[in-house]
Amino acid sequence: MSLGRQCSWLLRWSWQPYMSAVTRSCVGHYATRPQRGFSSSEKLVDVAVNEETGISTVTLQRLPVNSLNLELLQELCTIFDALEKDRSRGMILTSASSTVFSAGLDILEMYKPKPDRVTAFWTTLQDTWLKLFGSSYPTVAAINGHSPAGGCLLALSCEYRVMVGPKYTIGLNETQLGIVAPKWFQYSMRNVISSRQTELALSTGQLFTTDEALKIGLIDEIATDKADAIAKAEKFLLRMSKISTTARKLAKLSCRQEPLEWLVANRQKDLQEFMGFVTLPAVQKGLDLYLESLKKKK
Ligand code: CO8
Repeated sequence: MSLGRQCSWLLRWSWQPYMSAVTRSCVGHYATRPQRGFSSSEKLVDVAVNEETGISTVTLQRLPVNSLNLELLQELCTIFDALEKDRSRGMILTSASSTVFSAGLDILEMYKPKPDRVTAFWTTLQDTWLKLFGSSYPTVAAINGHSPAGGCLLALSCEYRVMVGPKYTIGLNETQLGIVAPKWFQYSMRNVISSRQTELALSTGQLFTTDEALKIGLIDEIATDKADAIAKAEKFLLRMSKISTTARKLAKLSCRQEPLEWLVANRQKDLQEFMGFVTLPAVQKGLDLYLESLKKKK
């Protein structure tokens, strides 16, 4: 089926700060309330629900690279809450960019940080991960571009990953920036690939090509383009829909219980460690150089 035809089946809504905007009708389809006072230029995330399957496609659209700043993370949290509340049949996370899924955390949030803002930023990132990694509904990342660091974290938090090949890369590359991926980033990777591969990947900060990522199980399938990635993601979710919802949900959450409980119990400690680390002069210098190197590419 062409993407154009599929789009006509989609009931689109743009996130707005009212969770009640998403309501489920008696036949199990989503409906929206009219949106008021929300200009399209402000949207960082788009949500579209396929009326027939109940699958939601959540599209990051903070272009050019979907770097995760406070506002984008806040939108994601609200959307994940709404999907949870509405007992979503499944979510596909993807990007509006044709080359980047997400460039990871917005480095500008960590560079010369203001205490209040950077505290809100990190706690919202923790919330985003807890909601996505711990979602009751099934999730797939349709990775249609580069996915370093925090972009990889989002993809790893989903249950299934389909990535467009062959020219993009994915991985937790923090050590290449002189940063250590926090424990829950590590847990997310270890939940997907072996402990041995996780240690190697994290200590070198390797970014994997799609072929390499498939070989070690970091992604589950390769797609030829975004439409193919979405089609494969839908196929996975339709397979999931045939399994008892309660059994599927309990199995998933039971497998993920330890990392989830770890972060809930250690949120404050994790925040303090991040704040201590990010304010170190050596780390600030490293971020400065990294931002410069990104600009010099041009
Ligand atoms: N944050 C902020 N700005 C960014 C980021 C980012 N992560 N990535 C790119 N940008 C900016 C660039 O500086 C550039 O800005 P400008 O137009 O003003 O010059 C613009 O976005 C476009 O970037 P590119 O020209 O590089 O775009 P390309 O399409 O050529 O490349 C890439 C896209 C491959 C994604 C490339 O931009 C890239 O490699 N980005 C950096 C990715 C990265 O290393 N991210 C790591 C972020 S840190 C993180 O997620 C986890 C941190 C955990 C902290 C733990 C502390 C304890």
